[in-house]
Amino acid sequence: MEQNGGWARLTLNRPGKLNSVNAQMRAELAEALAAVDGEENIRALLITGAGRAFCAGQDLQEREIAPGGEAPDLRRSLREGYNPLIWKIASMPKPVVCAVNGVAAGAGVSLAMACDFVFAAESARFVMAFCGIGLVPDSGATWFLPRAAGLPRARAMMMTGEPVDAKTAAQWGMIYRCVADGELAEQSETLAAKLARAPTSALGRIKRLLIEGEENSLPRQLEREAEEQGEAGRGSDYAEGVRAFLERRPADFTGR
Ligand code: LHQ
Repeated sequence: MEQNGGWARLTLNRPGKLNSVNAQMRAELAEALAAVDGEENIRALLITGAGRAFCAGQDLQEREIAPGGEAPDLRRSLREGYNPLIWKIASMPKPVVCAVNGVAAGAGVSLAMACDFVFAAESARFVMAFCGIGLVPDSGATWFLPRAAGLPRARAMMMTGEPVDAKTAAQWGMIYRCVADGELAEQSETLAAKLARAPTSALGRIKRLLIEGEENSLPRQLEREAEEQGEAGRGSDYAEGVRAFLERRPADFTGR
């Protein structure tokens, strides 16, 4: 992980294995996400991959089962390994940008979709590879993907495992933007830097409201908006935002 001013870049870094996730990477990811969450001076996170892939999902070498061998406890692996990582990103009270630099497969797609802004390089593709090895999509994929792309497209991706290119993913609403390969780093970093100057606390509240809104009735959501707005209105960024508007100058938000 590297820190750049108010934002941090987290690079999945096992390029020889297409950044597939093994136990060590899971532990390092958990540690890095906790550090970002706990550091007030980091106000945005950018996640990307090293080399030609973003992330090929679970490291399947770690999962090989010898004939007649004992089946692994995948429920436990998800509950203790992947699920906390996905929830940490989705619930982190600061914005998370993802730069999908190449192929994303299996839990690699889920990881990207848990982020708030997904950029993908034109040459990247998204593969719901789970059914190819006899598994169901996990790590939030069955929650994020139908909501983003719609049920028919999510179902087709999940039940065929056919790759979807970045341009199509953007057209389907799965991701925020498909950009030229040579522009991925600059565009995602520019957004991360911009978000690092944003009213962080308000952005965290927006994330929370959007997740809760997936479950709430309209009356309940109206009430939750009132509660969060009540808190946001007590923040120093609100006072600064209004002052800056009236003084016709850019706001200088501190994130509080
Ligand atoms: C890999 C992998 C990989 C190890 C490429 N592992 N080496 C969660 C919780 C609990 C349990 C189970 O699962 C999960 C969630 C999941 O993520 S399940 C889904 C796991 N992922 C997959 O099934 C994807 C497997 N990979 C692929 O389908 C392809 O490699 C993709 C489409 C990602 C890329 O295809 P290509 O561009 O043609 O590359 P390649 O297949 O030639 O791979 C390059 C190298 O990377 C190769 O190694 P080698 O030593 O021969 O160069 C692959 O073995 C290795 N690799 N994915 N997941």
